Amino acid sequence: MSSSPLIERFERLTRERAEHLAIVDDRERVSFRLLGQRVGHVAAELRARGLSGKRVALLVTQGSRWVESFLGIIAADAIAVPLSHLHPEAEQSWFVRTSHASALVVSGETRERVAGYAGGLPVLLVEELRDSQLGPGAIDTRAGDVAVILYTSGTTGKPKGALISQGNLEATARLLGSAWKWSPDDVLLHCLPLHHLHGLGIALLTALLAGSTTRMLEKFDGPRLWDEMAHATVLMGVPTMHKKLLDGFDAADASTQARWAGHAARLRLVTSGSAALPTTVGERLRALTGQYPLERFGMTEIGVGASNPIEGPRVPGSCGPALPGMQLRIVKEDGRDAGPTESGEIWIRGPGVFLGYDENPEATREAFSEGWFKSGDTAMFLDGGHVKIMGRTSVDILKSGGYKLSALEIEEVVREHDAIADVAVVGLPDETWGEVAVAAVIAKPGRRAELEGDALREWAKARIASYKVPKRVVLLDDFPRNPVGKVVKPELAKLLAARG
Ligand code: MCA
Ligand code: AMP
Repeated sequence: MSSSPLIERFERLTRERAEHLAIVDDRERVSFRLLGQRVGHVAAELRARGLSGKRVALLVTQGSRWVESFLGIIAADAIAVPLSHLHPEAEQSWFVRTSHASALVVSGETRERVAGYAGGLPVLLVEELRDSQLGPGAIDTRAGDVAVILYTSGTTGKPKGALISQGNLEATARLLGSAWKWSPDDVLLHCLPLHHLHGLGIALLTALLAGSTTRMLEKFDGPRLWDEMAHATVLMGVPTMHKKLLDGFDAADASTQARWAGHAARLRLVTSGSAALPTTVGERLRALTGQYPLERFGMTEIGVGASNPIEGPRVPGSCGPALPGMQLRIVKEDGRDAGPTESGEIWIRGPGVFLGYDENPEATREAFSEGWFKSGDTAMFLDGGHVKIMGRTSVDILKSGGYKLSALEIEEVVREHDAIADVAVVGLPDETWGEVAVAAVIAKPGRRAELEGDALREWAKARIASYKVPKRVVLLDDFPRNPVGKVVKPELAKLLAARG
């Protein structure tokens, strides 16, 4: 019997820091000891049901029960498939079927939501699993075992399942723990969605495995975050969260602003990632917190590849040099490394890099070159080796509020609408979201009215997460096309931007 480094570190904390708070949510305060006991019970119940090595989907409200479910699944050496309440039933069902999940773990409030698609799968209530009478039993996990499948949108119609190992998760947490000087005295203020690596790996697991406390909110809530900052040392967010926090600050009265500014000034560390941080937002945060936010570059498939330093200069508009422990190259189209001032694609190697895409050897093969993961991001090195990201190489990948959106995935869904003859989705710059998806639509003859107003958006929300639904739908008679009839998306984007 052996334990992966992730489980080993966690178990050690449950002994050595037993009474220290691990997770605080709106319902309870859970010490490392209690968390360890509950995780042991969840794992024992899953093992007793023969779920080791199987995929287990989880739809649980964010908080201690989510953490217990997740760690219980991986301590049972099963594979977690995190679902999100932000996805409509049709999409959740797709994730469950595509991942070949053998069971679902739910919480009291989410049980009803899976009833429509669970079929014959066992639906297990975390509140019952964690109170089990079964002893924890022996743990048998290895670093190379798949811990979690995270679905990520790409340049194909449907999202791909990234296979992330126990070792990948532990490595990202360990490298960040050391680079960002995490200590058990830290309190992470957490409000990021847990079906993505930012919230799960970069935030939650880094704090947890450093023996720190995580104050977890169920979702982003600006005023609550400002209030809770009084008790936190670290805040992690995507640029849109920071922007929304600042907008909330500006809208508050003077005494509230003075209180919130006091909270912000206490923070040891504010990080930003998942999308480019506008320097205007960064500078405003500097004025409030006394430090420019630490911007870093990450990806579902790699963890974190580059990071500004905790001490030393943070370069606004850059993601810093390679994270110690990870290797990063910028490679030109001809395969040579880019020189100073030259741009190319970011390639990454290191212990955070995932195992491959689930049931998709071709996509996995294409994603790597001689052991390097090819990110699809265009970047250049600034003086001092800091990485400046210039955008995605594919016009069909958008970043909206930190979520990666695939124009092709959205088009595929929207095209199913019976009144639509053709659709093209592009990203347009937006102050709050960074980028927003806009759909240009050609209606079938006589069917325009069915697509006007919010009709198409509402229709789409039953099929894909509302954060993927285009913020704007523009009806056109045709799209700009090249001589062979292919839509020229940069031209289309210009045309849509000009229409306002
Ligand atoms: C919500 N909406 C969005 C988004 N979020 N639309 C576009 N893009 C979004 N990101 C829509 C809702 O569906 C709703 O639509 C309307 O906007 C208002 O929603 P609301 O609930 O008020 O929004 P919010 O709660 O303020 O959410 C904003 C948010 C959220 C907190 C910034 O988007 C978020 O949690 N983003 C984080 C994403 C993330 O963690 N990415 C990490 C990927 P309607 O009104 O039509 O219903 S991992 C990664 O990138 C790597 C590893 C890395 O480097 O970190
Ligand atoms: P995801 O696939 O959701 O994990 O998103 C990963 C992508 O987010 C990367 O490939 C980048 O395009 C983008 N990204 C992450 N961090 C940053 C950053 N600091 N600046 C710009 N883009 C970023």
